[in-house]
Amino acid sequence: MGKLTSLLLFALISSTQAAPRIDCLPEPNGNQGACEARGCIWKEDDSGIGAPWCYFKDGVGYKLDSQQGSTYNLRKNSGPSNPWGADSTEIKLTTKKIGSVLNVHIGIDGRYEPPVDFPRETQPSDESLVLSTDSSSDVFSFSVVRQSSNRKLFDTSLGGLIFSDQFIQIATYLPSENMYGWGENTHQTLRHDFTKYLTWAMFARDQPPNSGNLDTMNLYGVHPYYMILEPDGKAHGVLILNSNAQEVMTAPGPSLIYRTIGGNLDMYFFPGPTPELVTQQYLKFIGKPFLPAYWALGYQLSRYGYKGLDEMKTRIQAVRDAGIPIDIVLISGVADIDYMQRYKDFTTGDDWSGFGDYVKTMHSWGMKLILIFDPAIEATYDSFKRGMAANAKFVEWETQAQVQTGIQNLYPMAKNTKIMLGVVWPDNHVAFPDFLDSTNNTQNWWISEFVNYQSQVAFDGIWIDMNEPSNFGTNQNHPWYFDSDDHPDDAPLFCPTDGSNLWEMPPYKTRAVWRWGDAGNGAFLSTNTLCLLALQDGGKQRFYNVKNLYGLTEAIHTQKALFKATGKRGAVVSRSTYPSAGRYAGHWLGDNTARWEDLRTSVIGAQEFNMFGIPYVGSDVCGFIGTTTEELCLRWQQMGAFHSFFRNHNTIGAPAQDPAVWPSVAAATKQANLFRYQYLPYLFSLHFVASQSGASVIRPVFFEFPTDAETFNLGYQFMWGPRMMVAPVIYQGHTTQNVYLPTDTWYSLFDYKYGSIISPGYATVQAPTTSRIPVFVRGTDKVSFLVRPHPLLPLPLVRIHSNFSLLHAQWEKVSELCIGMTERLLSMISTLMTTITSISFITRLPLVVFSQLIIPRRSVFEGFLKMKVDFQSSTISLPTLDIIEIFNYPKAPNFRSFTVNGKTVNINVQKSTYSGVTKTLYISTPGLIDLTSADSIVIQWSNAGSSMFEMNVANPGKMKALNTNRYEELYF
Ligand code: MIG
Repeated sequence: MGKLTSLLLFALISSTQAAPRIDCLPEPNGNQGACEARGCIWKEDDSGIGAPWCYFKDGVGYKLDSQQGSTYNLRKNSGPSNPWGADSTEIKLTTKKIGSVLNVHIGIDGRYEPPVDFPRETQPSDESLVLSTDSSSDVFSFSVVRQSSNRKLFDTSLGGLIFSDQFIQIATYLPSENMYGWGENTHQTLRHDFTKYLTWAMFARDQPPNSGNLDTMNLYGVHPYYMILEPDGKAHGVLILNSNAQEVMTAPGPSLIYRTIGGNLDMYFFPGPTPELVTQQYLKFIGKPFLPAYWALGYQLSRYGYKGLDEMKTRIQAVRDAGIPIDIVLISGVADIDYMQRYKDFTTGDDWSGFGDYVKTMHSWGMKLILIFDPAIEATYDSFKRGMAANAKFVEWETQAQVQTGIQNLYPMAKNTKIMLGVVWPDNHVAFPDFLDSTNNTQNWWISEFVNYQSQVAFDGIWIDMNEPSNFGTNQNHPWYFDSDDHPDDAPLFCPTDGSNLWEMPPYKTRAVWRWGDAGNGAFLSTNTLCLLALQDGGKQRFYNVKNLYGLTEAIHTQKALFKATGKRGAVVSRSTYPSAGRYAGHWLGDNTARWEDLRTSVIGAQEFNMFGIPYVGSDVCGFIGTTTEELCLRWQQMGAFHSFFRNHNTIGAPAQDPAVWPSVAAATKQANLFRYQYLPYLFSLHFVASQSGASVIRPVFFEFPTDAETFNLGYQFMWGPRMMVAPVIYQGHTTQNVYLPTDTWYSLFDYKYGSIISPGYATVQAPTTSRIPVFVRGTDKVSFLVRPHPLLPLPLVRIHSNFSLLHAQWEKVSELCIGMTERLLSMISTLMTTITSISFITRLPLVVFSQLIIPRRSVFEGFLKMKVDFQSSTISLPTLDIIEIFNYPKAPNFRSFTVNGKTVNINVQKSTYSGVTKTLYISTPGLIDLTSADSIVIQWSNAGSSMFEMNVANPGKMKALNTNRYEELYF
């Protein structure tokens, strides 16, 4: 490197490492006068990194007053005071260990804390985090230190701690720029960018993502959680359990500045040390994800704007006719609000008569149905009436005087109530159920509405939308729906935004407002939602505090409703989420646009939601808003086939985009879906493991390779668990794909060099639209693909076995669950319960589901693996194992030499192949192995001119294909 270059580099580095500025004027239209009036420094900065021009002087913070054990009493120091309300003079920092998790709580007792019910289950770690404090100066600071490396993971010596009633701030240095998470936002890269100042807003909002350019606005959910990969490859996670409107600023340093406008700072540090362990620790703490029904991993066809049932039938038929694998019975139809009568929940529209019968037909094909429900209930009809009669609660005004009587008086049932009426899709005003109602009345009514409706239209899954909650036209004289043919001009909701009410107009409004301007431009916290002063739970909760929990609490009760209505596990997906929402629901990434940029950001979004504990996630395939193109839709179908939640969805008015529209997209979808279904047992196993241990399902590549720097920002590739790597094609016109394969043994699982080893490093592989997208399977020291925790058992079985008591408990708890299983499965489970001491039955379980297997490593042949086969269930007939596929097999076998348990078998030599080039061996013979024929099965053969090889098929490796006749075993 030349001297000049290194000098330049040094200059660059040192400029980005200058002490970060802590913004003193984040409001729009700041100027020097306003800044200096706040006692802050005004200094323009044109370096292009977005540094605040108005920033705090040094010394902002608290000093240590006294310490009692792990409680530090802090007192406002003599440094600058904050411009957004009186500083609290005394605050308290308390710290405690919850298993391996370190909790640091800063605030004042008795202030609002989010009413969330985390299990706080902990997972041991080899690593220990400790708190260290520095009270030598007027600015008290603390750090969280990883003991093993002595690294400061969080270091507040930067100053900037502010605590006032409606403005709280904490600033910290970070140990690395490799930060991931925070949400819900649209991230253009998986890793955050510390070369500039960026403020990410977090406040649940009905807000479609903008993937076209960097946009830090807040979307539907709130996830105050991040993970950092430290310089030595160790990882930690941090949750700030706060549910108020909030934001985080990432800044050079690297540093971050977190601000919230209520509650306390309740921080949890998860020690890892691997990214996957961090995730497991976090998910155990907030609650492990629910296990979707097997069918919910199928392909979903959806759109908004069906004219009636006939149109939905036509499109479903078109997809069936195009040969999209609907016959595998894993496609769900999804009906949007069109099916309702004038958008009222729990009603069926006139053009949808016969819906109930059609669902029966769908079921007879093996299809499932997911229906949308919005939270808001029109104040006119039976559902509302039943709610009122049941004493269900709705979000309310604080006082009678605040009620907009002009609206209230229109509705006899709401007339003398304080219910805050708003406007959503229905023709008349709506009330918002209070899912925090601690009397259970709301929840019981909500559940019974679903049970009722399910008896008319037998849906299998529930989609909950608009639950930020979204309200149309708040504070607007001329809301958009005044110009809509499909919506009457209902009087909009007006909140007191004159400044008289501090819930509505707090001194600090966060970027959730300022992204859109300020009060002068009609930008308020209540924009698109209800008034912040509203109350819930009989006055115990303020909407200002709990708004971000609306989607979560709706999901909690809706999952119960689904269990009750269907008796099965099914699946719920929710638009708004908050930590722990994954226990109850999945998520789709919202109203994206049919653009390549949106395809790309959804690859990142799905990885983030796995970190957030919501692995049942995916995007609107082919794009929601706008008109998609054949190529984009094709590539999106191919990519979406690797997301757990896999739904083609389209907005009203946009041209049809189901795969049957274009032969090329139909063909690619068929191919992609078949691949998915073939490997669905693996995906399901990953979900199963996630539900038991909190693991991620889809995970960033760095999770598996945390010391390989090439993976740290590799957002467009992702893993299925530990074993599969997916590198989707996400750029227009590309027919090859650049992939990065970390050092390991990788086998191609797609068209290009199928079955061969692909050398690690960067590679360009063929990926025309007619091929599957690049996907690789990782070989390891373990014998096979699914065998992980125990080399003798396929992964799902090991988990079922080792966690059986947990699984049992879960089934007990959701007793409805069993009702929906096939008879066959029920009997299997009862057998499992009574013969739990016998591992043999368990080892047989997957064989019921699969009929082929792949063994990617040769090593399996080099030892004698003995396993007892002891099949006990009389009610299950096992299919024969017909195909064995082996990767990296060194030599051509002698197909005439095969024996099973010493008996010669005739291998079908027409169907069986060996390639010396790709080193793949494919043995295919109908009825090759009857798994019930013996306690122990050994298959042997010799290679052309060589000694015998031996393997035991009762110890299968990766099972490859789903036997289509047998899907039902896991299909509940
Ligand atoms: O204001 O139900 O995100 O998936 O199709 C739009 C109609 C309301 C937003 C959802 C979208 C759904 C649409 N909904």
